[in-house]
Amino acid sequence: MKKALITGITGQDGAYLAEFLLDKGYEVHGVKRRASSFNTQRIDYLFRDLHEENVKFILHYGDLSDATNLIRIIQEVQPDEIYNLGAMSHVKVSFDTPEYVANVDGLGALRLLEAIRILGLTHKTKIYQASTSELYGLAQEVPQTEKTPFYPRSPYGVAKIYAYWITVNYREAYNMFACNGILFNHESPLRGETFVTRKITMATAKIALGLQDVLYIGNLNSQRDWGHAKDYIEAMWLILQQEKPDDFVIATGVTTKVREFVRMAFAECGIEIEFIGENINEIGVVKSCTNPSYSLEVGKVVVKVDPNYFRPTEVDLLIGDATKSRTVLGWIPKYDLKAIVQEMVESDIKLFTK
Ligand code: NDP
Ligand code: GDR
Repeated sequence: MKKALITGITGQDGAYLAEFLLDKGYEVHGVKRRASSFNTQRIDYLFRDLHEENVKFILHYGDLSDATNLIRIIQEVQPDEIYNLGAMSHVKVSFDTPEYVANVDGLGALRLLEAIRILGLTHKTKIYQASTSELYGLAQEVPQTEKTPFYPRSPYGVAKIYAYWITVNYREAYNMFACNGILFNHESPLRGETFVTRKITMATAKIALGLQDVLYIGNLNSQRDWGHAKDYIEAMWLILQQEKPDDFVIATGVTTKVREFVRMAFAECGIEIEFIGENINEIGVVKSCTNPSYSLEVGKVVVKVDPNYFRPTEVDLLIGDATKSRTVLGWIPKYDLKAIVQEMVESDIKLFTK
């Protein structure tokens, strides 16, 4: 039986990946942080009492800023595969906590690579690094491929560029099976509540149900290549099943403006939105509401721009070219954006109807 160790197991991707690997027959170990309130909601359903027999899902307390702790966990688990998904992953917040992000998102990757080396596991343990389309930042080429030069635009992107290159360096220097997945934005009903898609689907559900008045939002013009987390975690696994370690772009190849995502989310509830005005004065008003379950007046303002959500430096346009993943990994995403929006809005309507 193969053993996997996942950092960031309590996050969106960690939760989906844990379930995916358990289904494949892996013993799954995860690193969770001690917190003053519960932070395991996304994975609680996978948990079984450790006193039962045949438990294949085991959590360890730990932190990517703590090298000795990581060495001990890896020594205990002796994993065949490590998925380094742990990170302070919010781009806007990284401007407020740049040093912390450099330590966890950047040096955290180094600590894992060094742990593998110190423990003499370089020939046994494969490692996946959660790299990101934020490396491209101010895009030097459209669409972006594995060969597009990087130009990060946030402390998050800069920390992740260190993690990217140290992974490549350990592969070349020590012949390790160390790989980067350069994943473009991926979403789901498990997406953190402060990322733009989930913020929009939650607000749409609450506004439709009469529980919220207005969605305050930042830059409506930025464009993202949005996929579904379930498709993307499968790519992570495929990357570690290849004969040779390598780096891969994972993306849908379709880009959409934030404004359009807002429109699509409200449309799922039968509410048509019209945008009026420009820049910080832009608003979204109800043009029609055909769903008899929701009583929204035509002309009601439901979206307002709030400059507090703007970033000091923005990434305007991301669109990935995943040709290499398609041809080498055989990876093809199953979800399109319409299906993602539909699933997220439905899930949030259910959540707030409760
Ligand atoms: P989430 O923010 O949902 O999850 C992040 C995880 O990292 C959580 O489990 C969090 O723990 C954990 N974590 C945070 N800080 C530390 C730390 N100091 N030590 C150990 N663990 C820590 O992110 P996603 O699941 O969306 O993303 C997974 C990874 O993929 C991240 O590295 C992200 O940067 C990267 N990525 C994500 C993309 C996306 O679109 N989702 C695209 C490209 C890359 P806790 O629950 O306690 O906060
Ligand atoms: P991103 O995702 O920065 O691409 O990073 P996010 O959803 O935070 O922002 C996407 C775009 O939407 C704009 N935006 C807003 N963003 C947020 N969070 N809140 C708002 O109110 C808002 N209004 C407009 C942003 O300016 C941006 O242009 C995500 C994370 O998962 C990273 O960890 C990951 O590496 C990248 O995706 C790929």
